[in-house]
Amino acid sequence: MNRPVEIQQTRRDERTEPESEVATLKNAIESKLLYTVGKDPAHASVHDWYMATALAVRDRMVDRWVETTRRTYAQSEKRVYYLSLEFLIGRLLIDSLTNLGLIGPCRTALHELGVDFDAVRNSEPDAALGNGGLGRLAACYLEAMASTGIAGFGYGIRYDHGLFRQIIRDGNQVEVPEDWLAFGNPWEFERPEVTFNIGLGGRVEPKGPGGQRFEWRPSEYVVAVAYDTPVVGWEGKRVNTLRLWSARPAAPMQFTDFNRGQYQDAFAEQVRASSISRVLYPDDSTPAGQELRLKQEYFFVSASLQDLVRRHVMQHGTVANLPKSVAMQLNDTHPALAVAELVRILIDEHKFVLRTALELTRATIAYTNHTLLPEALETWPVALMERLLPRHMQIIYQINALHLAEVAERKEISPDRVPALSLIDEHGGRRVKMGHLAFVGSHRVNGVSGLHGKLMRESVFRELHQLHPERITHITNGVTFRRWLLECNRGLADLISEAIGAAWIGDSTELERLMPLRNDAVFPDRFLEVKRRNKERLIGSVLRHLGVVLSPDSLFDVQVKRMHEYKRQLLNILEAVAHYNEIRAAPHKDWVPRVKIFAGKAAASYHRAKLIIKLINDVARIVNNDPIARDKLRILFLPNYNVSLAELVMPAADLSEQISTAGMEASGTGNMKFALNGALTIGTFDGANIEIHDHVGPDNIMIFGLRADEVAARHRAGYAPGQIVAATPALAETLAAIRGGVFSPEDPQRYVGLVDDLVSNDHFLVTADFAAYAAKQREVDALFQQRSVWAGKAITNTAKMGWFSADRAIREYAAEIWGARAED
Ligand code: 26W
Repeated sequence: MNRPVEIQQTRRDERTEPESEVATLKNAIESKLLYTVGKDPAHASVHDWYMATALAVRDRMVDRWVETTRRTYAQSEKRVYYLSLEFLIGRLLIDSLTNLGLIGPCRTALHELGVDFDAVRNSEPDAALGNGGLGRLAACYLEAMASTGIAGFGYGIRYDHGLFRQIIRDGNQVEVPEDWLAFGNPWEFERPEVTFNIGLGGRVEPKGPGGQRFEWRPSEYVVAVAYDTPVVGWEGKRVNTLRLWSARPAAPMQFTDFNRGQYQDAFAEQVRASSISRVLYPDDSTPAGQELRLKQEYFFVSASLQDLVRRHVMQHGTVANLPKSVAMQLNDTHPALAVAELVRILIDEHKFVLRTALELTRATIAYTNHTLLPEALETWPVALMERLLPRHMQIIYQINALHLAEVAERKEISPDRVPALSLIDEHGGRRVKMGHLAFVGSHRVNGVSGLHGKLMRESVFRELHQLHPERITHITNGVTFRRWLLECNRGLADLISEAIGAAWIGDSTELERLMPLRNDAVFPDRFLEVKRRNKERLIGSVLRHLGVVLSPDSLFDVQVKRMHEYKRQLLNILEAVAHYNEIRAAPHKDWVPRVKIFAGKAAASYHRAKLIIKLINDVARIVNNDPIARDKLRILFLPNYNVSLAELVMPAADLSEQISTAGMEASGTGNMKFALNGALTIGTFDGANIEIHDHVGPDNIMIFGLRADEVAARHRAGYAPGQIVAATPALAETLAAIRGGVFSPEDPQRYVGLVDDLVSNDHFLVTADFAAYAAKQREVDALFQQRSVWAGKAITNTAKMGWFSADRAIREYAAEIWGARAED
């Protein structure tokens, strides 16, 4: 193949004529199809075309990738390593094409080849290597680092199976294994030469004279193999790297067993080793607590640290200056072992003393906390740690001793605070508190919204904050506007660019220039027209997949996110039932037609969340089949929520449901994506909703319910949900209907436990917020009927969302945490 010529031609020259761009791309795709996929165009499937297209596009990134790497070395740029057990990247074709400026040429090239571009883009599987917000944030930040000119690297695990596929059968969630690699992954480069041995188990032995030094002798090894995916930034400025590790056995098989005919035994070890990167833990907010999870965490931390230390020493000759050239960000506590591992490397392999090793570690590492839910805070049993990572456990004890000695010196800290400050939880079985380890090993600990930062200081890290008052900071999350507006809502993006120019794509604050257009003679209508087309696109998909007919005149009310009690999908569906009752009681009233859309996965073992999915589907079945109500209220549960579904649903939403119990949603990022796409938020004063409120102003967001401090006060005072229910007839009627089996006639007992728990317990204050929420929904109806008023508010949401860009967030991380320089 004409490889050198291709490299020449594929360099993205600003002066390249679009026609030649099309021709080049067309040739490249054809030749990939023939020589790499090995298919004759006459017999190629859509997927074959997708592979050929992706491979051709990947080639375009490679020379820029090489150039970026050279620049990083030559200019000694500070490298930022984002360690995350999850990267929820979704599809990459459109993302890459957009940032390379090749959407148009690629569409034309495929068209000229007789291939439908949209069919090709839709045949890409979603890379679902994450559960929810934390994983998607990591993906947005990778793109934003490449777009703001930061030498960013993602480190994670190349799971064979990402988050399970959700099927809804008879209204129940059924989990099916996901197989994103089944037909190959065109974006990645396997690096069989980049491998590291990862030790596990074994013993720690004293080494050398004096008994001061130790050596870890692991009892087994697993090999980590690197797979690199290029991450291209806006306008192809930079191409960074996402390096994911795959586990391989240290030896292909045991020949002794094989020769004895014990075939299973011969491969047992291999199966065990590769199981480390087999599957993503599907638990959001409950620590998995299993040994395999701890192995995953250590596996990717160890591989990443060996890799980055090796790179640093190669370039700088010593690790003594590590923090000058390297910053590491821990995405939650999942990579918190990095603290112990780096200290271990510095002491055992580079002969530093503990104090210096910890100082270097702390200057290098920073940690982001993503949740305050007590049940989600990771801890590992000391006994398990001692068995799997004996040297690390020893080091954690030493770090703890140093840390507690510092506590003892501080006279203002009362000794009875020591248990709260210790890295070891002594209640019940002894456990290592990973949040504390991450805190003590980091120079900055950040929350993901203003409220979250404040609550961190007051709750989980109260004592540690008192000890290190400068350490906790907060950087409100952001989302990449390339994916979450430009790519997923082409209609709106084009309209915006036509109105204010395209500079907003690189500088999101430009969106503010839309504000005067709220009063323009035509812009608001065109804005609403785009929304309508997005709704029609979703309606088409719902019709094809679920056979349900919807009207674009209805208000599209959307709650899509992981299923969790604190996110209160239950509040939403209860209000829907109450509204249904209202409609039935006065069918001829002028109701604003509404489509309520839900989607989200529940952890397989989270029974209550799965029961709520069932309830939504049960209510949907009755409401949607009721001739009195069906034109006024529709309820849908869309199966298998993932990044691609989000890209379809969010641009079509009129109303965004962000209704968590105040104080419980660390930030939320879906809230930003909806608002950016011109949806109004109905929400509590929680997480980043508060900041969205501050940006769009109180008239352009529908806030209701208890505030975080009021929630805390209710809990303290002792809370009686039964009394609230009794005093709220609409709620009482709703709960009675659900409890009595109106929505589950085939199993009338189904929701007895759910309702009884709500009336007696209601930990998430659903009943306390119900009346305020229901009233707010009717206010929403009234607003929606005033077309131009609604349009003004929707435009304001898009216009004021500039601050919530991931570029802004990354610049803040760079300046306040990493000491790295972003481009202006
Ligand atoms: C150890 C198991 C585990 C797994 C996931 C514990 C905790 C989690 C997190 C709760 C996962 C998560 O996605 N958190 C979300 O992070 C987003 C990005 O910062 C925030 O916007 C969401 O509010 C937060 O719930």
